[in-house]
Amino acid sequence: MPIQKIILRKLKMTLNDPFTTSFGTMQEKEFFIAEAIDSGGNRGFGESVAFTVPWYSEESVQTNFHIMDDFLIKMLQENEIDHPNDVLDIFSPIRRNNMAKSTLEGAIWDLYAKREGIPLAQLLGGEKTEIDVGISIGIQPTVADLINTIDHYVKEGYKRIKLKIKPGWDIEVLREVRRHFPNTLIMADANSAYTLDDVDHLKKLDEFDLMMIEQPLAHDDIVDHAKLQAEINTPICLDESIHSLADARKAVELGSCKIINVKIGRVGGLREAKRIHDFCQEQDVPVWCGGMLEAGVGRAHNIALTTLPQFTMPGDTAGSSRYWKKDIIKPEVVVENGVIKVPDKPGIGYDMDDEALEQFTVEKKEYVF
Ligand code: OSB
Ligand code: MG
Repeated sequence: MPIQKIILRKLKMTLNDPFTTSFGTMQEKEFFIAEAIDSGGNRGFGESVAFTVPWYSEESVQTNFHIMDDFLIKMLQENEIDHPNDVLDIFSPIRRNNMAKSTLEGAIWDLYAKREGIPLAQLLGGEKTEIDVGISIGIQPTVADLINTIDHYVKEGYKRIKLKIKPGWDIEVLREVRRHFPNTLIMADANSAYTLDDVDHLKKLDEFDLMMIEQPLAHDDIVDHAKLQAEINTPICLDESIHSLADARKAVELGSCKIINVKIGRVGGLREAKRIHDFCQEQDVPVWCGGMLEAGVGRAHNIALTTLPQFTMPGDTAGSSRYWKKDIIKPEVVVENGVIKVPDKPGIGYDMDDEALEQFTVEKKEYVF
């Protein structure tokens, strides 16, 4: 693929409301958008999902820049790329740094799909024309605030509600939520806030008929999760612990989880995400697509991935307006009755709002090939 130029832009956007998880609160979001341009003027886009502070994983906005600027882009300049599947092989000498890799790989997937004139979803092998989505709700100041927030999104039609939990904001909160919403699909995400000392406490979750509990134990663990899963009925879903197909295989073999949250950035890009999907399909393990408070480019990539058949559970990809007053794509991602219509235009299927892109850009660097 004749790439002529890559542009890295650092953007800064402000979330409509602060988002609180067991590890902290976010309101300002900085992230990179990579743009790959070919000789025909086609433009492919990828979005980095690393946060400013490395509290979800070890990567941050600044480490992403270091890895892309000092290593990954040079590797792309020095190697022939016939297909986006080649990109992770080219990057293989670099350990981990999956979010940095995924940013560039994503731009190249979009560029390739646009050159072929087909939607990214179709290039990946996805067949759904619409996808079901849920919403992730951060820790709220009070239970009453939480109930109101859930009520708002249930009325908007979201198909599944995910609540963030932590010690002190869990059993009693879920009891109230379940009482108010007896028939809603509900799950909880702990972002690694518990340990095996909490087994008896976590057993109490079984009474709430949750779809799953996401990442209750350490961010780098699969062994203790297997012990916990043997003690509780609520299915465990792993997020932070899964960085590759190999991790997914080991977790499924050990019985560490019954469900996997696939995040493109966390696993190093769309090729690895698809491999995890294919493995889970063979193993009959449901998967769903997680979110990282993405702007439009990241959202569009998530939508394309979710068209694959084993994404049988609603993901976290809500509409653009859930986080942003103004997004960087046109049209914005719209959710109606809990459903997103998959765009049928080439590539990610949404146009860039170049004015918005410019408006939110705080740094920019170009790399000529
Ligand atoms: O654990 O899935 C997570 C947001 C930031 C960091 C980690 C997570 C989340 C979410 C929000 O749950 C998902 C979204 O709405 O994008
Ligand atoms: Mg999670």
